[in-house]
Amino acid sequence: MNRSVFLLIFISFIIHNGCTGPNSTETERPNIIFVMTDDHGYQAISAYGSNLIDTPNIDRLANEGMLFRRAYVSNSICAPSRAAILTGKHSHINGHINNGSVFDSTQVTFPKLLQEEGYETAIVGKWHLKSEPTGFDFWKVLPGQGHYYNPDFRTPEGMIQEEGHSTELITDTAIEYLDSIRDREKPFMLMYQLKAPHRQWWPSAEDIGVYTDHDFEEPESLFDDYENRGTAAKEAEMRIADHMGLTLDNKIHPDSLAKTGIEEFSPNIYPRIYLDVYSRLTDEQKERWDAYYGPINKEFVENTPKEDELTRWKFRRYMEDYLGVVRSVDRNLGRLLEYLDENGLTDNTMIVYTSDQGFYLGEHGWFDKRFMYEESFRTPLIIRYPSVIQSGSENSDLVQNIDFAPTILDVAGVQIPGEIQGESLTPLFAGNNTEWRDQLYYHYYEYPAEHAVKRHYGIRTNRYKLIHFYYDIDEWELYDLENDPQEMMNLYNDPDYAEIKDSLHLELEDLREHYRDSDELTNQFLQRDLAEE
Ligand code: SGN
Ligand code: CA
Repeated sequence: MNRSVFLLIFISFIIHNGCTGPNSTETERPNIIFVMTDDHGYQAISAYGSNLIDTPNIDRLANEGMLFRRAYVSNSICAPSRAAILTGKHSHINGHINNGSVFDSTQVTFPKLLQEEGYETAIVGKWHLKSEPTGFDFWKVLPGQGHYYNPDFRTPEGMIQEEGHSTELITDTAIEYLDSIRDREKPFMLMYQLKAPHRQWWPSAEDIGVYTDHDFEEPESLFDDYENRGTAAKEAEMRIADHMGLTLDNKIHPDSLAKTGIEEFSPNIYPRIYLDVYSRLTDEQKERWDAYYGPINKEFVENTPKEDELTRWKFRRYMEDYLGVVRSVDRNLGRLLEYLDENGLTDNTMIVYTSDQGFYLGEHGWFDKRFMYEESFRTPLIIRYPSVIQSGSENSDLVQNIDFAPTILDVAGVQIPGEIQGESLTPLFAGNNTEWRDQLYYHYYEYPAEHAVKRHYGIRTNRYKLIHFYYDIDEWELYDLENDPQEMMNLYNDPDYAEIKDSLHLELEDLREHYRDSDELTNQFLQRDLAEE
């Protein structure tokens, strides 16, 4: 909604209700709940047609709101995505280019602007930006990545530890905040940000084993050999077959693994992290864990799968745990939605459901994210806003996480600063054909680093994608998403695509200029990273 539409609704409300006191008008400014999970691929949401899992509560948001089919991030990794969301700016402008960066909290962010305009603001759950949260009246966040079981929380009063599963605990805090902590005289903006379903996928007691023996459909490219692609895909260390940890990720005890003679991808790190995480569990939690994973270990030692069968086994184990963790995300979102229903908050609250990026669930043989290829570049996005968005609507425009800040400000009737690079999505809420961007810009920087995904930037148009991998290589890739939605064939050197390639190069240059990215800036970030090493 643009400001004038907002004002019209606002004025008509006052006329119809005959009330002009500051409190009665204040309470009618919409509340906002920004729900963000971590690494939740759209492939694991039934509203997006998942054949892996049912997510009735996320689907409820889609049934009562708008599902965005082409929502993307600007840099597919956690902290940079969070910084882009808070500032409405690409990484090269907000300076938060990789997970190693510390967020410059003196920057203008949408929670700060809302707070200045009389909103009550809060954040619970994953933060991951290192510096202390600013612009929030209430905050209780996980330090760093945080833990699934019995996590610590950073608060203004210091660190506290709580017993239980992080998804349940963060939801408890969100509900407690809504129920008894917030200032009820003001509209609120709550960022409810779960750790789940981030690696290493530790399901809660209630969700352990729920997906055992499910017949998971394998992605067609589970055994991708990266033929017809460049060096980056071949060299990335995120293959289920080779880089997923049998201990760390698949929950095989290091002693069990030793009996099989199989070498762990990272023998000095993975078993140790697995045992460290396990040691956080209470005796009761360990008992539940062992009751399920013990027999899996036994079977693995007795009938150790080999080669492709081992990859299939790892994929199934991965899905069982990942989906178990998603299940509790959905259940806990349901608790929050129920709280809103029971407390008359549903109608006047806009809810955004998204993830900090997408994730590979076996496509190209991978887990993790980072690449500008669709599964990790795309992210789920569902917005429910009952008074404005028609139930069950859908949108297929190219939207991006830098659009969230201006959208939220717009809905709250707060002026959007000119320096914000994203666009308010409110014109799309009406469902008409609106003039909208037809290109997206992307830039990923975290290399050399875990998973070895090379630095790259690129453009995505409605049909094509052009990517430049740089740093220790200089390679271009071009995909025709209409003919090759799975991005299996790099057409960069295909003569039939020469014209398209040339025009994409020009479009990319314009886009970089538009968003003010440049080789100089890239070099500055490279120098900065080298200096920090
Ligand atoms: C951890 C994970 C990685 C993951 C990064 C970043 N390793 O380092 O697999 O890519 O987080 O994730 S683990 O051994 O600790 O599980 S992000 O979502 O926070 O960017
Ligand atoms: Ca993430």
